[in-house]
Amino acid sequence: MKRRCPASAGRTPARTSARRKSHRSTSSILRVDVVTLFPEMFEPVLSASIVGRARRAGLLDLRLVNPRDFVHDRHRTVDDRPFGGGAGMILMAEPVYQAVRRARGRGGKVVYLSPQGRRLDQKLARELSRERHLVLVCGHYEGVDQRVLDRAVDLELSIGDYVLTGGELPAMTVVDAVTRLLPGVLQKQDAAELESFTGPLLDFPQYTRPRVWRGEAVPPVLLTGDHGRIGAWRRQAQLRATRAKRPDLLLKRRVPDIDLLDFRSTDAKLKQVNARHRLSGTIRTTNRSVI
Ligand code: 9WO
Repeated sequence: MKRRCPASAGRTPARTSARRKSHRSTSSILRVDVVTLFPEMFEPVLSASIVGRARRAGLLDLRLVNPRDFVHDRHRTVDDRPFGGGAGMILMAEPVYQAVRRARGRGGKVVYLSPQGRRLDQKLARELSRERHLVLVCGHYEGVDQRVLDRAVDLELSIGDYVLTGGELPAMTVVDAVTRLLPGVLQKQDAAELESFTGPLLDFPQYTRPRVWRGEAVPPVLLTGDHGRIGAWRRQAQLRATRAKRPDLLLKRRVPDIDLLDFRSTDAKLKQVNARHRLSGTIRTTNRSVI
């Protein structure tokens, strides 16, 4: 917790030097403790798919800590009414504090999920994936006693500007986003690194069999086996989709001029292909994906 030992908050000494920027070596694992009154929400979600596989492979060590297990009165009370009045209930400081202390051990980075926090993006996900130990604290009801947040939280984190019933779904989101970036989790390491390679661009459209689905053919270039042309087409598709749907991303980071090719030539080609196929009466090359 930050007040106690600010110098080591969230980072172990071994990782403060040369290896800080690079990823941990392939065999090291990420430990995540989730502090939540609703641990049962997590297992079904975080046992499935890639995160489930990462856990079974020992790359992600996920644990659930319930503040209720740290109170011992008859009703195991964890919440109380807000001082000053107002609707609903507030999570009490001490049960949360005890749970975080247990979860954190000697060095986890303590993250509180809240709409007031720093917005999660891919850059922050990558930073978090370089930690050894994250403690994700989920509030519930109308909030958590501010004093325990002030004392114990290193980072307040939001997944978006909306209010939920608790921090559990955001915590799962963080676990998902971070886990896929751990070395060895995705079969192709490229997949996780792709976005840093392509810059802040939207995905190119993807297709699989059949070649023609309900009268819509896949873009013919993808069947040529010409990886130069395919790469160029995908880059164009990314730029076009980004320009159409998220122009703010193009302003965010410099895109090499050569990539901002004349879109009209590609548009014209696509129209030609479509016209040809329409005349032949069967196949239409889909163009919705490139806008
Ligand atoms: C509910 C409420 C009801 C009446 C009056 C005031 C109130 N405040 C809240 C409220 O903010 N509840 C939060 C629910 C308490 C902390 C956990 N909760 C939460 C986390 N909702 N949404 C998030 C969240 C976390 C990260 N990114 C996006 C949303």
